[in-house]
Amino acid sequence: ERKTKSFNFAAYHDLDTIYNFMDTLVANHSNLISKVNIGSTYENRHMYVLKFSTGGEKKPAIWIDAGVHAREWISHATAVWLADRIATDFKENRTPVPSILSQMDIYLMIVANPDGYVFTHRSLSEFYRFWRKSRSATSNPKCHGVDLNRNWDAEFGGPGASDDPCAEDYRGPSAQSEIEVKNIANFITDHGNFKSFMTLHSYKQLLMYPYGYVGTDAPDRTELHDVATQASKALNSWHGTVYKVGSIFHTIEQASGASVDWAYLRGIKYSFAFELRDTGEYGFLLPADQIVSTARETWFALRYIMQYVCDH
Ligand code: ING
Ligand code: ZN
Repeated sequence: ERKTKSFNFAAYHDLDTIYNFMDTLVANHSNLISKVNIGSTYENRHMYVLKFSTGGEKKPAIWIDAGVHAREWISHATAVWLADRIATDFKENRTPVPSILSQMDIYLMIVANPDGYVFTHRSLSEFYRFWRKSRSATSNPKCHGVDLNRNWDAEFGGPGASDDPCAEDYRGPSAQSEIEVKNIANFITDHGNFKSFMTLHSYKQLLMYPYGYVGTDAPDRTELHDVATQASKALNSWHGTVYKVGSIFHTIEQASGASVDWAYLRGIKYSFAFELRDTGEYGFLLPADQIVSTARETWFALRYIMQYVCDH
């Protein structure tokens, strides 16, 4: 018998282990969770989204993804823990999960870039472990991969992304040229009723909102800033971890073709990007003994935002 109780949340796992975890979780919570195959990757791997729903057609919904960038392992590990937490809180009737799920569905994508993630597990050497992009062929036979957070149809090609296939922030030949981005964008567009879009990255401890492509304020900037501030306070209340809040442009740097800008420009108001732990001591090599505390504090912020979205 397969059990998630024996699953080690305080360890980083490879793609197969995460996919097996998802199957086990779905099997153990089949009244709540289903697995949606939204398409295949460049290297022909499945892309899965966990749908948490108490029923109803196309209810308003919340999107959460992780693992867009392959080397940001804390994002995948956090999403695994979150999936289990949402399932457990629903089963045990712990607030506010049942009330959130009575109003909205939650879609959670744990591994948004499966090809890249598999690549980071091939070797501990930096070239593999620190891979960021997808693994598609480019116009330069020596350089693979597109930055999946620069390939969206949101001021694609503007400043804040590279046209060099060898660059870490290579935007790709055209907007949504990458099958991984296309699959997610199509899924969200076809669904048509997402109220919130959240994406988990690492590292820097930031909670950001649009825009990334330009420095002018988003129309909802005041509200988004307030929600992000409250969410970061909720996060901080758990272990004292300090997050900075602001627009992507003013908090990190200008970035065009980013998913949160795409979501926001298409009317998904509550669009946020997280940069999880740490601030640089370990960076992408965050020790596994920080996974559970990182996930738990992140959950406090996500929970605040979900509740807020339900109430507005
Ligand atoms: N940082 C993000 C990146 O894609 C970001 C920052 C988030 C930019 C959201 C635009 C939108 O570069 C990391 N570490 O990936
Ligand atoms: Zn990232």
